[in-house]
This record gives sequence, C-alpha cells and structure tokens, in this order.
Amino acid sequence: MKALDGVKILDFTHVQSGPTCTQLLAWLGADVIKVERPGAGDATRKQLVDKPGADSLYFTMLNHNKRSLTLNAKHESGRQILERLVKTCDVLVENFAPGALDRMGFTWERIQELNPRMILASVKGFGPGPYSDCKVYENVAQCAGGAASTTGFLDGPPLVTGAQIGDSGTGLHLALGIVTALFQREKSGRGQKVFAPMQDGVLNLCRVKLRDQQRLAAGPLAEYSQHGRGIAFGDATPRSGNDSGGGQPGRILKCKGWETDPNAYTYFITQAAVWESVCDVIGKPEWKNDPDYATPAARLPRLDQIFDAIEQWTCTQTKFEVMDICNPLNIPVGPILSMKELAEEPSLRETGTIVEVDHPERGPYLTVGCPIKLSDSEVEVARSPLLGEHTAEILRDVLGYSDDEVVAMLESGAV
Ligand code: CAO
Repeated sequence: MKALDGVKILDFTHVQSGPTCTQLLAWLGADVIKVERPGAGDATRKQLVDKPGADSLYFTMLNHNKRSLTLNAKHESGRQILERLVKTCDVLVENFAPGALDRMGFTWERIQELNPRMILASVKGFGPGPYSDCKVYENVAQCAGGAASTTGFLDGPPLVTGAQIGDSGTGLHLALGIVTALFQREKSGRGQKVFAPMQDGVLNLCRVKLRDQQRLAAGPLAEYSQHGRGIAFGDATPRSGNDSGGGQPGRILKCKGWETDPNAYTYFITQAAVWESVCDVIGKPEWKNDPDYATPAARLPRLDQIFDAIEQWTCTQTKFEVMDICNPLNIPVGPILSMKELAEEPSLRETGTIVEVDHPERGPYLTVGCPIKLSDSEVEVARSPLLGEHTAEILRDVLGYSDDEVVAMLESGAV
C-alpha cells in the first residue's frame, strides 16, 4: 500500500514546475494520468535531446510513474472525454499560461458543476496583480522572487542559482497544497482551488533575505563580509557571495587540488561553540584567548583575515580530509560535490535518491528518486511513459469506453 493509493490525478502539466509536483504525487502512490496533445506531447519530450528519436532526459526525469493519455482538448469528443475525466478524478493539476484552461472551457465554475469534490491545483508565474497575465519560466521566477538580487557577489551582477527553486520549488509547494486540500476534503466533502504562484514560492524560499531587509533599518548587517571590508550598505539586502545565511559566519574555501579541480572546495562554518577547536585545527591556538578573536562579536570585522588563515589550512587537505578532520570536532564543513560525484555516491544509490532507470527508447539512465522517505509508503521509480502509451488503456479501464468506441476515438483525431 502507498500513501496516496486510490487518488486519481488528472495531470495537465507540462515543462517542469507542474510535472515535478505530479511526479511526487505519483511516487507517493497516486494514479497520475498525464494528458498530452496528440502528436506533440509535453514540449520537453523533444527539448535538449541527447539521443535522437528518444524522449529527452528533461522529460523522462520529470515524468516517472505516470500514464500518458493523448487528447485534443479543443476537439469536441476530446472535450467530452475530458469532462468524464474531471468527473472521475480527484485532482486536476495544471500549469498552462494564464487563461488557457478557461479557454478550453474548464472554468472553476464548470469544474465544480462537473465534480464538486474536484481539487483544481495551478501553478502560474505570478499571483493576482500587475503581472498576473505573464508567462513565466524558472529564471524569471528566480529574478522576480528575490533570489537573483540576493545571489552572487557584491561587485557582480545578480545571479540565478542551479537549484530550480522557481519550477521544482513551486512544484513542491503545490504538492503540499494538494495533499492538504485532499485532507480537508475528508471533512468538508468539497474540493477547492490550490494556487501556487512561482514568485511567491521563490520569495518563501528567500525568507531570510526579507528578514535581512528589515534588519537593515537597525544598522549594518555585521555578519555580511562587506561589513568587515568597510563597505557601506545600501537600502536593499545586498548580494553576500558565499557568506552563510545565518548567524554563524561561513565561506567556501579552497582545498588541495583547487588549481586543477573546479570543485576542490569546502564550505567551512566558524560556529561559535567550536571556535577553540577551529583555532587548534588551523594552527592558531593563540587566537583562543586573543580579545580580537576570542568572541563572535570581535571576529565579525575580521572575517576576511580569519577565513584567509583557515584557507591556508584547507589548502593542505582534500575536501574529504577536511570533512574527516572537522566532523569529529563538530566543526560544520561540507565538501563541494560535483554532479559526477553525486551520481557515483553509493549511499545515495542505496537510499533510492539516485536511481538507474531503464527506458525502451534510450536504455538505462540516472535520475533523482523521491527525496522524501516515508517508512510505510515505499517508492519504486518507474520509467516515464511514451507519448500516448496508455491512451487506450485509460479510455477503457478508467472511463469504461468499449473497444469499438476507443477505435472510433483514435480514428477521429480526438485522442
Ligand atoms: N489539447 C489542446 N490544446 C492544448 C493541449 C491539449 N491537450 N495542451 C495544451 N494546449 C494548448 C493550450 O490550451 C494553449 O492554447 P491557447 O493559448 O490557444 O488557449 C496552448 O496549448 C499553449 O499553452 P501554454 O500557453 O501554457 O504553453 P506555452 O508553451 O505557450 O507557455 C509556459 C509555456 C510554461 C510559459 C506557460 O504555460 C506558463 O506560463 N505557465 C505557467 C507558469 C509555469 O508553470 N511556468 C514554468 C514552466 S517550467 O519553466
């Protein structure tokens, strides 16, 4: 048994934000029926193609454990099939451009008429306001949600991050909204709308930067490196390079081999509680009792000097040796791991976080499995569906059409 066994999801999502959400629900046991345009399908099937003719990794890695139904929502019979799916399913998830679902004839009012228990879950770029009509992709959301203005170095331009906080981050927010609405429906008997705007999701993940925005009114942000460098703060939360986001100063520092290996670095946090151990490890025992270094407040204006000294030591060790030496002393450090290292990490394979999947068109490939582990709802990662692979099966088994009706629909171009 899986946590979401019996929950039927009508999955009208495409690209990344919506598919991340429905993939997660599928892993947790929901029956996810992905609706795609006949002949074309989700645009990502043919984006960033690495094996000609095969579905791309972009698509396969976001659509595991789903079934694919091709259906032309603008064809009269296609619309009728969709209506039956709305009546049968528990949740409709979509991330079309604003207004597209309404233009298909599926307004919230119509959906409620068809199925008052239906949960309608949507991702859009923005919530109500000046930009609500805009189409939005990942990096636009990172920029509009406050991530880009607070990422990067002080003397450089705003930066987007590799973590897809706009798309996958919003997909996670949406998934939580959906299971919460399912939980509420148990008591209320009614469906509801669940809405996760990407700007809001990114801003939620940048919460600490809005914290700092307000702290600016009380004076300079002493834990930011620019403070120690005597650089004045402006009126908005600045970019802070690799400074740690909390009250314990940290930086990315070079390790042995950095001259040739772009990832020979470690993150190093000078947590106050273990300062004396840090002094011993880096060969600066005299700093333990020196009033310029002994307290966190005294150290804040000297962070450049302190991290230079720590880096002189980290440069003598590999990033893994730094980890081995510091961990037993409770000094928080973390190696900068490349995607190659993560892909090859045995412990991630063992926990199902990195999974090898076989695919009929492309052969075996690696993917990221479910990052949330439930002790009573085990996840088996199954390959993504081929375009329309389950069309006939869904029409027959989920909607109860006869074989003849299925053939007629296939011939009409509705599916
Ligand atoms: N049958 C018939 N028509 C279909 C269909 C189907 N099965 N599936 C999609 N369509 C139609 C839609 O109805 C829409 O038609 P109209 O505009 O004529 O009403 C059309 O296909 C295009 O849909 P779209 O506007 O959503 O797609 P797009 O490629 O132009 O835009 C995107 C993509 C992602 C920018 C936009 O969908 C969007 O802003 N979504 C919300 C935010 C979001 O999720 N962004 C993250 C995406 S990942 O980076």
